Amino acid sequence: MLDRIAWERHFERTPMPSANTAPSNSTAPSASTAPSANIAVVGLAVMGSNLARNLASREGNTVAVYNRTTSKTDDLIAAHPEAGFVKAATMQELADSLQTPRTAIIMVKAGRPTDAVIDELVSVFEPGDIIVDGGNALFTDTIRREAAVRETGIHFVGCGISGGEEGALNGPSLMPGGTAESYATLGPILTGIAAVAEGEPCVTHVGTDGAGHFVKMVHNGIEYADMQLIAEAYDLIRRGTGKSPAEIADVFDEWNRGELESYLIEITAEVLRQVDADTGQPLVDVILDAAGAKGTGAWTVQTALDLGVPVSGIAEAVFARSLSSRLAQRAAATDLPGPSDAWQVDDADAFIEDVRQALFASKIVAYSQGFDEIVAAAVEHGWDIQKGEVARIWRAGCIIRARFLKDITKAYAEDPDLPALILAPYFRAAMASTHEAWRRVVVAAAQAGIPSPAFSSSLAYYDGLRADRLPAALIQGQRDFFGAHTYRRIDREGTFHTQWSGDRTEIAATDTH
Ligand code: NBP
Repeated sequence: MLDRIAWERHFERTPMPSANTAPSNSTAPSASTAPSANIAVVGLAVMGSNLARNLASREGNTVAVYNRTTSKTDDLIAAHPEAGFVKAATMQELADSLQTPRTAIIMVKAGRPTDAVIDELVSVFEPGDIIVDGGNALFTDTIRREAAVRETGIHFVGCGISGGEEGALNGPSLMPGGTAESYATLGPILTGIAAVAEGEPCVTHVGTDGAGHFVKMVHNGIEYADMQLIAEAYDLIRRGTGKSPAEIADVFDEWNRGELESYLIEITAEVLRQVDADTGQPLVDVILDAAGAKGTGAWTVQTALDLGVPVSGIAEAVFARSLSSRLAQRAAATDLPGPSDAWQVDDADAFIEDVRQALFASKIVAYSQGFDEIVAAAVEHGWDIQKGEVARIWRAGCIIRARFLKDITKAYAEDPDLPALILAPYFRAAMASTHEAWRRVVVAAAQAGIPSPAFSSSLAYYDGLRADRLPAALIQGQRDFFGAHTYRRIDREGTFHTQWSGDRTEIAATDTH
């Protein structure tokens, strides 16, 4: 929780303003020297340090730096004299060092540490100043924080940042939320440090309050699905063709020259080619097969459940990591019956091409589901999110950067109200050319006893989406039978109930359950 006492102190110092209050120029608290910095970074671990260096490298920026443990601030300044950092040993010094409106980007651990830092900044900042949270906050926390900070007249911007430490240093994909007014100040600074794709900076004002962190969360959900799909493709090729990891790296290199071109395919080849120095084995064979997770994939799925949006590919990817990590249970289950391990495809090249197509089709499903979640949340929270812009800012700097994001931007430019991304002409055509191979791969995997949860659930989603009729009609009948939950009919308006425990005649009904 934000610290109410600190806030009350703040209110004592400052009149109650609105978020539209003009920035104050002359009441900066006890500046010992003239404010020289135009931007500050609070939190100097790997992400904050690199972002501060990126900011400092852009003309026009003077960057003030602050870290709770001051020795880390000193270390950063000593290691990078070229950056011209302004040292702040306290939050007050930080505020004093900044020109108004002050802008500070928080890069600390999400959750309570972020709340603590916001409280401190609120106590030294003034109306019109801007606090940016660049951490991986849950978007509902950002909505709460934005509403609370707005009460003080200070702007609060939740900004999704993707690209890891390398992106933070050389150009991340940036997904800021917050008010349009705060973006007028912040936008040019973010534009200067963002990754660039074909001349365009990978940043846009995503929407108000938590929209930026929401979109970053879905980005990570898609990332989970993409990684799981690639892992399934690798596993099927290895077990179906007997190729070595290094040989499969060559396959991924080849794929990276076509429609699958992406950062994740590129790094997959590098990981597969890596040899363990100790054992001489492929590194992938000595890494424990238990995948970790930091929670943003789970948030994407939990939020989708709340919104009623099927993100089955992303969910399977999250669950696949959970299953992989249940080591004791897996060890106890290895003798469960299944097909023999002696599976080998007849035509390795043909199978690899089928897997490539299955990967492309499943990947389209993952993105389509992710954009469905964005659309649903935009309606729920009143965000005006431009889907094509979201795809555009993911084209460089971030982990899911990929060639086909350009096709997504194009699809939404042609029809901003697409009922689903997969229904755009380009993606329909992709499905037409890939779905038969996709089915062959899912069948082969099931028959060989090789888990392919993301491939197979994406295919099931696809077939569910395109079905004329679903067995949901039977489920409605069952629900009406045991709970009088009622159903609608295909041939007339209204809500109906069959009197199952009586004479089984149908009556018009109102669902009260
Ligand atoms: P960490 O998430 O490891 O956080 C370490 C920083 O938080 C240090 O500066 C630490 O200060 C500070 N901190 C903590 Br912990 N508690 C604090 C408190 N109560 N008050 C003030 N400062 C506090 O750093 P990171 O890996 O650089 O990530 C920063 C943010 O960026 C996180 O929210 C992360 O989720 C997000 N992010 C990370 C990546 C990535 O690839 N790593 C990518 C995108 C976003 P100290 O030095 O005094 O302990």
